[in-house]
Parts: sequence; structure tokens; C-alpha cells
Amino acid sequence: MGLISNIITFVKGTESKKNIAEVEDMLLGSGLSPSLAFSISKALQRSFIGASKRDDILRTVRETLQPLVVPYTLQPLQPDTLHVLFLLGVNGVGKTSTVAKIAYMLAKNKTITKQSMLFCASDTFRTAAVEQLSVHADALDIDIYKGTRGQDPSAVIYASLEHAKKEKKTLVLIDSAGRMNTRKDLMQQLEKNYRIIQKHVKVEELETFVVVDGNSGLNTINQAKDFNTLFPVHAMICAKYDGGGSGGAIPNIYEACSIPCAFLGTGEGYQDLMAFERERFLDEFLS
Ligand SMILES: Nc1nc2c(ncn2[C@@H]2O[C@H](COP(=O)(O)OP(=O)(O)O)[C@@H](O)[C@H]2O)c(=O)[nH]1
Ligand SMILES: [Mg+2]
Repeated sequence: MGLISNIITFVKGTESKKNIAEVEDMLLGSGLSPSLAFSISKALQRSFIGASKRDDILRTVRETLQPLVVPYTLQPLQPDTLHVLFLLGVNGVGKTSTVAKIAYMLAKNKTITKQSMLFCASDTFRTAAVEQLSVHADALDIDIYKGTRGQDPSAVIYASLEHAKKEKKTLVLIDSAGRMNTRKDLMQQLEKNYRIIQKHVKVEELETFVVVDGNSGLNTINQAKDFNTLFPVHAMICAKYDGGGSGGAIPNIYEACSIPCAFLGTGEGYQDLMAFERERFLDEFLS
């Protein structure tokens, strides 16, 4: 049974505190943060406890979530202006795959040609990571700038941006090394990466994305918050949305730090990336 059907069963014809607690548990069980679960159950309590109409309850929950479900659209690219997409996130969330998927989508939409893009493999901590992006670059026929193992990621980023300018590229997609958001030293390195990028492109030509694994529960809130304290994060990308998680990370993160959502990852193929859409997401979340 879906979230709303469950709530309705409990809300029907009662005002008991016990049932409110159960509604909150259901909201928590659907992946929402405790503070969001609390505000939604409060909204239900104010309006509809005692009422049993499915549509009324659905509307209340939807209206409470709606302002926290915010789509983000990529900035338009200008010819002859270098633009950078910088992807961040903890290990294994889906950064490298998402770099490839974004490039695939942009080329397919004819937003930009493959020749005008460059991948930057700045995850020099693991040889396999550079290798992984190289495989995508070959498969998609997109140029790649690679660091060597153990090289300072900032140096790799610097060199890749110089290279991009020389080669008259329009878009550089930077795959960063997976960072534990709790490791201060590693996070400082990311901040250095950011400063290097800013030396090459104007502030409006840099977009930063935190990639989260949609199945990681409430951990994603702190991940997004921590990255967002280093420098402004423009949007999140919720990878592995196909993995059975509810997508609760999306309103949770927006509530915690006002980061909207650009894309959903929906599988392992290049085509498995969707622009994030509010109403469609709410339909799925509440079904
Ligand atoms: N099912 C599914 N798997 C994904 C998705 N995005 C990434 N993956 C897989 O998750 C694993 C880790 O992804 P990777 O891009 O290497 O993560 P990174 O460590 O953040 O760079 C790989 O096996 C990917 O194929 C997604 O949206 N759905
Ligand atoms: Mg990676």
C-alpha cells in the first residue's frame, strides 16, 4: 500500500495522539527527515484529523512538500565561453557515471557537440577511477584530461582548464575524488579545487553539484550540508533513484540547505538520467 493510503487508514475518523505518532512514523518510513515528518503530520492534524477524504489528505501532504521539491535547470552555455560542471560526493554515490550521463544527455539534446566537451579525471587517488572515466570517454567519444596516480587533484584541474581553453572547449565536466564529508583535510582539498576553477572561469560559469545515493537515507542530508559549507552547491543529483529508495533525500536536503535537484539517476546506462520534474516526482512520491 502507498504512503497516502497508509496515512488515510490511520487518520480516518480519529484524533488520538497515538495515530498522529503512527502517521509520523509512516512519513519517516517513507524517507522523510524527522522535522519534515513532524511538519506534515502537524499540517494534517490542523486540517483533517477526523476527515477521511483521500483527496484532502493527499492535497495537504502535497502542499507541504511542494515548496521543498525544487527543480534546477543547467545554466545556458555560451559559445566561446568556458563553462564548468564540478561534481562532488562521497565514494560510490555515482559521480563518475553521472559525468558520463550528463555529457551523453547534452550531446543527445544537441545542447553542445561532443567535440566541445572535455572530461577532467581529477580523482587521482584511485587509478581505477581515472580508468573508469576513460572508458566512458572512449565509449562516448569525448576528450578526457587525466591526472596521474597520486597527483594533486588541483593541479590536474588547473591543467585540464588550460587545455580546455587552448582547445577551445565550451564545457569541462570535472569528476572529483570521493570525499568523506567528515574528513576535514580532504574537504579542504576540494575547497582548493574550487578556488582553482574560479581562477579560470567567471562565477556564473561554474556550477557545482552534490551527487547523493538516493538509497542512503538521512546521511545524505549531512553530506549535502557539509559540501555546501565549503562553497555554494548549486544543485543535487539524486543517483540510484531506481534502487527502491523513495527520493525523500530531495525534500530533506532542500529543507536543510535549500539545494534544488537537477537530475535523477535511474540506472547504469548512459541514457539513465532524467531532468528532475516537480509534479512527476510528487506523483511518484505520494502514490
Ligand atoms: N542502478 C543505478 N546504479 C548507478 C546509478 N548511478 C551510478 N550507479 C552505479 O553505482 C556504482 C558507483 O558509481 P560511480 O559512478 O563509480 O560512483 P563514484 O564513486 O561516486 O564515482 C557503479 O556501479 C554505477 O554503475 C544509478 O542511477 N542507478
Ligand atoms: Mg568515481
